[in-house]
Amino acid sequence: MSTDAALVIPEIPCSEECLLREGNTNCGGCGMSLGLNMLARALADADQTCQLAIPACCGIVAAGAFPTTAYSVPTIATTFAAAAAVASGMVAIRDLNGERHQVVCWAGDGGTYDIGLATLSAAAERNEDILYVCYDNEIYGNTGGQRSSATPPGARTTTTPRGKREAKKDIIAIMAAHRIPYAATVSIAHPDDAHRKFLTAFDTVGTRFLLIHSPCPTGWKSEPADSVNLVRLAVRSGLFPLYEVFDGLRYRINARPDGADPAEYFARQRRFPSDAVDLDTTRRVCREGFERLETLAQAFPG
Ligand SMILES: Cc1ncc(C[n+]2csc(CCOP(=O)(O)OP(=O)(O)O)c2C)c(N)n1
Ligand code: SF4
Repeated sequence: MSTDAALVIPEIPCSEECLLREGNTNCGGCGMSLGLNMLARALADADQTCQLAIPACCGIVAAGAFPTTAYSVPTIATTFAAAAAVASGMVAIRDLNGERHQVVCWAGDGGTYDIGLATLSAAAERNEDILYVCYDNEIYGNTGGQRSSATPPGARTTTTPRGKREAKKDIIAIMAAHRIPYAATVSIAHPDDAHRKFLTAFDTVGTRFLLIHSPCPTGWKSEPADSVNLVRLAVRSGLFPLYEVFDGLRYRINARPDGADPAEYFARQRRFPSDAVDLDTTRRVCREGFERLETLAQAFPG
C-alpha cells in the first residue's frame, strides 16, 4: 500500500517534458495543473508522447485562445459532449498512420459525469484505445461554479446556494460496469501512486479511465496553498479512496484511511456552510464505502 502522504510534489521545470507551458491562466493552487504535470512526467518516463482531446472546461479555456496555446502537444478542443468520440477518431487516424502516441481525453467532471457521459460510455463499450482522464473539481469551474453530478452533498454552488442535496455519482463504478481494462482513482497528494497509475495506463491497451481528485480554490473557496493538504485529507478520511479496478472485476486498494476526521476537510473550504454537511452520515458512508471496497478487493483481488 502507498504511504507517500508526506512526500512533497517536486516542481517540474518548464521544458520539453512540460505539457502545460508558461502563459496558461490556470488559477494558483489548481489541481488540474498538477495533474497535467504528472501526466507529462509519466509520458517522459515512459518515453511516450500524446495528443489531447479536451472538451469545453478550464483545461481548454485556461490554455489560451486560438492561435496560441499553452499545450506543447497537438490538441483538439471538442464540444462539451464529444471528447471521447473525437478521441476515437484520433485513435483511428493514429493507427492508419502507423503512429504510436497516446490519445488522451482531458476533461472536467461536467464533461465526464454529465454531458460527456454518452460518448464516454460508447467509447468504453467499443473499448477504444483511449486514456480518459477526468480531473474532478466537483463543479462546473470555468462557467462560474455550477453544481455537477460530481459535486458532493452539502457543497454550496451557484445553482445550489443552500448546499447540494444529492449524493456524488460513483463514476468509477459506472466505468467498471463497462468492463474496461483499467480504471483508478488518483490523488495529487500521492504522487508516486499517481505516477505508477499513469504508467500502468500507458501499458494497457483499450479504454483506460483515471479519476483525479482536483482541488479548485476558486470553486471550493479554499486557500490555494492548502490544495494538496485538502485532497490528502480526503484520502486519509476515506472521502476519496485510492483504488484500481482491472477489467471491471478485480480490485486493488492503494491507501488505507488512517482515521482522520472528515470534519476538518469540510471546515477548511468555505463552499461547505457549517450546517450543510451531516457529519455522522458522512462518517458512516465513508466507513461503509471502504468496507465494501475491502470486501471486493479480498474476494476479487487485482
Ligand atoms: C452544450 C453546452 N452546454 C454548456 C456549455 C457551457 N460550458 C462550457 S464549459 C462548462 C462547464 C465545464 O465544467 P467541467 O467539465 O466540470 O470543467 P471545469 O470548467 O470545471 O474545468 C459549461 C457549462 C457548453 N460549452 N456546451
Ligand atoms: S477555476 Fe478551478 S479548475 Fe478552473 S483553473 Fe481555476 S482552480 Fe483550476
